[in-house]
Amino acid sequence: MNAPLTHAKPAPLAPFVDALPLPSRLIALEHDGRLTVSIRAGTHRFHRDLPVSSVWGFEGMVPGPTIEAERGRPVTVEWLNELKGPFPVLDTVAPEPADADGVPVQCLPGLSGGEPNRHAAGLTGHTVVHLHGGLTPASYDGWAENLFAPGQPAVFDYPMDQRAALLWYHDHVMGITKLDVYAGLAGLWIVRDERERELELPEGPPFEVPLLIQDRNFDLDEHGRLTGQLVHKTDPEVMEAFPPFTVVNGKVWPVLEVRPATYRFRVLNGSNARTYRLVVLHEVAPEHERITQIGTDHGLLRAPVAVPADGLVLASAERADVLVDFSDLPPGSELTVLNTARAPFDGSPFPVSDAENAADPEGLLPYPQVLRFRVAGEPANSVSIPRKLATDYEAPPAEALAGARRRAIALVEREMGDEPNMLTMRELGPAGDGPLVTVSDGDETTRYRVVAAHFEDATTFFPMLGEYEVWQLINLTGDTHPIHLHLDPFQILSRQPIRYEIPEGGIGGRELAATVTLAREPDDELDHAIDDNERGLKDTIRVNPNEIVEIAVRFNSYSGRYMYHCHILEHEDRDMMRPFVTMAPELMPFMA
Ligand SMILES: [Cu+2]
Repeated sequence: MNAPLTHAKPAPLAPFVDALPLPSRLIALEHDGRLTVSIRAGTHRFHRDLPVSSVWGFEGMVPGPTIEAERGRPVTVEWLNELKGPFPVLDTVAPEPADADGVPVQCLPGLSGGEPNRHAAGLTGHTVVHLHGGLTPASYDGWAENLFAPGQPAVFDYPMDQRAALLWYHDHVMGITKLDVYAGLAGLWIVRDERERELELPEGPPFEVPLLIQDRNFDLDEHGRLTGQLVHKTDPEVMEAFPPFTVVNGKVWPVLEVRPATYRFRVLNGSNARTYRLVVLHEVAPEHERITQIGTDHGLLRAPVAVPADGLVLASAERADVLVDFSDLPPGSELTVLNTARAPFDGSPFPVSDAENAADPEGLLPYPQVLRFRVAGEPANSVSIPRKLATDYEAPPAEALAGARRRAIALVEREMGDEPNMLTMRELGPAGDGPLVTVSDGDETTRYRVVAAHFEDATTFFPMLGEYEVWQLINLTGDTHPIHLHLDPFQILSRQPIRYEIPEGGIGGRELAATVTLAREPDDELDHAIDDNERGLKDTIRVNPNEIVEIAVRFNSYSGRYMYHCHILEHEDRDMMRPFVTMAPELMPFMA
């Protein structure tokens, strides 16, 4: 049942009292492109009224410093692993999904009767850094199994031969990314280039502001008071953590004082699992006409777009570059950013007109607050929004796609009884003996069998550098999965409704039987549309339930072993991740 925001349980922390922190900037050019970043334990205050928290962070900070680089100017980072235990997060599975009053335990602070996971408590600080969105040679891409132990430095070269964009760097350790990132191991990385400067977009403070959005939970002491102790809590019915407190740049529900001017916000969803649908309210009325989106994951769109009518949807790891015009607002005006997306997210719409009533504990959204803007001070120059933005990419040409290698991947959730469910990416190959997956589009039926199901199964994807491929992502689960490819960006080609049947016992450890038809399920309420802001260069794409998404990807930059995975960290860790190897064409004749 929806509890209106005005009548929702009062939040245990006051919203909009802390100023939005701006992460410290580390400008690569000022250091001749050679940076040293220590990875270490630190302390951090997430809210005025919370005690300090122990964290693991880059430079001991949450978030880590924002690294700013120039296109074509390589950056070398010496990552110094100086982590030391104890691990700063209590990880637990609550024994029941709801408390005695029927409130989902994930909406509540504390352990809710869960035992702290002793294996998490025993973590000593292995890490590996991945630059998300970076066109990075494989040796420096942060392969999930190539760990840096405490005391072991790693020197990674980032060529920065890529267009301007908001990237982010974060831990990527096999099996525990969800814990290490939650502990604080994430920071932003901005690449800048001449095209953006030609357009005279705001660069740096005060008019360019990064917003790293995450959700966090904390423990309670014996008197029921919040401590700063970070808690990663799941429950027997929901294997992802959806903590109740939204944190922007490290503060719970902060407030940013803005001048009557146009601001550029570089927005990243850095949450483990939560998808946000962000709406901006002035009093109670949505004012989305103030917002213009100019960029996505890999930088500028070709032309500015309005945000979708119901709000800006960002799943884990998706980015948006938006201009917000406050210039006509008198001092004292307040605009509030709310989230209207239930969790786990399944693409279901929520009308923007009802955004003030978005609080929904059953949808694991007890507090929709994200951030507030308060207008103060003198007007500043307003920014004119160019009508033409990027000029360096086009939609993939039809001729290239006609002959393109096609790959199919089914997203599958396997019930595991007492254990949390397994999520896997079943790579599909030509049908042989055994269970079949059929995909029917009109009269045409393609027959497949599973050729790989788990991260450690043999590699089956060997894309050739320079050639377009079409990857078909087939969602056979009830949730939206943000699928991320390392290395080069891709473009979405289509998002189509499907219906499917999986026979009793059809999901095995490696096998899969399913009948998929490209047609809408009668009770399917999703529109399966491509948002305008998804028609750019993406590295993470949402695949909703009852949906096939096709993407066109062309790996151009480096040969080597990379990963693709769901960016819900609890899914990536269990086991929604697979390798691929990009190949130089001249080596192909020598491949067995
Ligand atoms: Cu997933």
